[in-house]
Amino acid sequence: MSLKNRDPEVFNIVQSEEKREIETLNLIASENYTSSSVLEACGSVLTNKYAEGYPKKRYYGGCEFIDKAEELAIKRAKKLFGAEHINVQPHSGSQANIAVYFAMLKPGDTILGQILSSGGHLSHGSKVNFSGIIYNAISYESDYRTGRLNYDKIEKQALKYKPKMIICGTTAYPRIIDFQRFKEIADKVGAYLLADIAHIAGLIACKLHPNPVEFADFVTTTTHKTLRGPRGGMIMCKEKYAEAIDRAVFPGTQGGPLENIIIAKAVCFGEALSLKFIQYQKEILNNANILAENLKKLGFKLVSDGTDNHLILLDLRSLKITGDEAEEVLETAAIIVNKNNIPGDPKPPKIASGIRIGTPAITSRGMKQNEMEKIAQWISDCLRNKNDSKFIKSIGEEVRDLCKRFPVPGIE
Ligand code: DSN
Repeated sequence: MSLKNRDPEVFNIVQSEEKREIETLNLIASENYTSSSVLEACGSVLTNKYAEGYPKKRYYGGCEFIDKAEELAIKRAKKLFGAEHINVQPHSGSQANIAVYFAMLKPGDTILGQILSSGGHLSHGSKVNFSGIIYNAISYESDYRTGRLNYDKIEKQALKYKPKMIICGTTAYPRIIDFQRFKEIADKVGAYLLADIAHIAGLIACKLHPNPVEFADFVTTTTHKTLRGPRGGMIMCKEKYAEAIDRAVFPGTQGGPLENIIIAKAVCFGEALSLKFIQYQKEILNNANILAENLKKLGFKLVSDGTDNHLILLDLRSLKITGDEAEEVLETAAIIVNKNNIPGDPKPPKIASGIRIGTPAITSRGMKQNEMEKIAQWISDCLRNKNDSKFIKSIGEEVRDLCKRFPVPGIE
């Protein structure tokens, strides 16, 4: 008997979300659509199995095929990123970061990470997160004027505070990250370097962004953003840290691994090793660039004046609209974005002065230049006519028409 008949209440929620994903334009930079193969693996019987431990060293019997799944995921991930050691068990990016800290730091140790309002992540030392509560977290930020990282300034902070670990990698930074420079800074003060590549992992896998694996002691990522895999995390490190990292994941901070997700990660890595995936990542970049140029032509201010990657950060201050309001207005027109702080933002994250716009999901639907031009115009029309609800709803109709022409992968 199917879910539809057994539990119609749940089935209807799933159907409604599916319909929402099909009918709206997803510009959330951290989201994507998986392939039907990844979805199938996520929903497979591997969810039934306990497998605490690691391949060939489990605390449960019956792990013959689970071991094969995990070994395959690791083998493919190594081919993709060139890391010496990989742990594919973290349930998320935050879990991956927790494990790295737990392996290498003691409570009260100093860490230096990018502040949330400049595109850092909660787990990079935010005061409301475990990382800012357990550790002595110092933050660096982007230059307010250029929107870019000032590496000399970061170096000065490192020399002053002598952190035990430096964290680089962001959630809302539209420019290339100079991992080599970060390594030089870390070496000067004897700090470990952790690169969190959650957002740009797909670009790195395709050599469209410098790879931190050769520089950083630890590289963490999620697998569901530009990588287009299942929702999950992963840690890469030098062989000398392998044992400490594995122990920090299990038994240190997690119990049983989600083996259905791990086999879905293997599917994702297999897809990411294809030539088609390189083309897809190039199109993400191309679309982001076209969207950025069109938004600029329409008079918008972009943090750092453009983008080198999959995302754009719009500074809305001159439009007299907050990020929160903009997110709501655009959603009325079936355009989904998220409010986002901009460097030096005086507004709290729940209000914010900007919105973040990403192209991974719409590129997965096959949208290209013509659609980017239309999307820029729609964003402009909505934000400049935020009080004209009839007009905004009419744009929503156009957006839905466009969405119908571009099927969502995995749920065609
Ligand atoms: N919440 C994610 C993002 O949207 O970028 C980061 O974990």
